[in-house]
Amino acid sequence: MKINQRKLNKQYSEQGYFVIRNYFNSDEIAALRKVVLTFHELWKIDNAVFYKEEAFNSSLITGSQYLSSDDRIKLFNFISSPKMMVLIDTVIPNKPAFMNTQLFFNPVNVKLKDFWHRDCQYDHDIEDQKIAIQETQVVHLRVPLFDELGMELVPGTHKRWDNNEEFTVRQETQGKLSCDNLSTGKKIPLAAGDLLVFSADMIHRGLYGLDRLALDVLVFDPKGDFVDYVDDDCLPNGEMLTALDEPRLFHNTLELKAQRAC
Ligand SMILES: O=C(O)CCC(=O)C(=O)O
Repeated sequence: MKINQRKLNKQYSEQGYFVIRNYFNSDEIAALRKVVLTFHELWKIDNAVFYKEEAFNSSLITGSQYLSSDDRIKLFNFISSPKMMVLIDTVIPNKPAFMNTQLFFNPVNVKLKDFWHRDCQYDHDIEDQKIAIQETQVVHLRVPLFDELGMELVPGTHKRWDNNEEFTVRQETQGKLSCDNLSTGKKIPLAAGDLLVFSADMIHRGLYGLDRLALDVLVFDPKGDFVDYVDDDCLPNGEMLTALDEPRLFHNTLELKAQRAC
């Protein structure tokens, strides 16, 4: 598939997201699903109470706790494959760095509702959120492993602050709930094989339903100070780095970590 980087970069820059349909073939998705399901089944056993009561995602999928070295190498090779790198380079042209992975599923607890947020709201107060959306860049690449209802996004909010409706819902003020509908929301249904790239700091929510199991790869622009968010155990070790087809994304993170240590 021919990727028009200029067009996608423009779309990302204006809207905060783009989606590519049928980007991965069924063999690629089947191979990824196998590794991710190995993680997920073991994670669920280890986190049984959390899973039953409040979870809607897990993280650190590339870590050593649940996956063998072989499976981790498969996952690292997927994350840094030419198909992923061409899109990562499209949105972060200068030394993009790997941050983490997350796995999104349907909560077992039916009381949990899909909720609007910006990722930066969990680290910053309101004034700093306004700065974060102007200055930093964390990007999610969502790879659905099964057909799902997808994501609902508010286009353009990666660069602009909330309007009154968005703010009261996201912050749950004036009697609003973060699961209320937003008139500015745009639903993006996703099928296995599609890829959605979106800004972590735009207003968004995952839509619960169907058999959703989506792998999100998080990458960041090294201009932002995010290296402390990276768990060492989720990076390939020296031996794995030499076994990877294209380790540039991980080398960039390791370089930032080395600079931080100086
Ligand atoms: O899919 C979800 O439940 C939420 C997704 C999300 O918030 C994210 O990817 O940052």
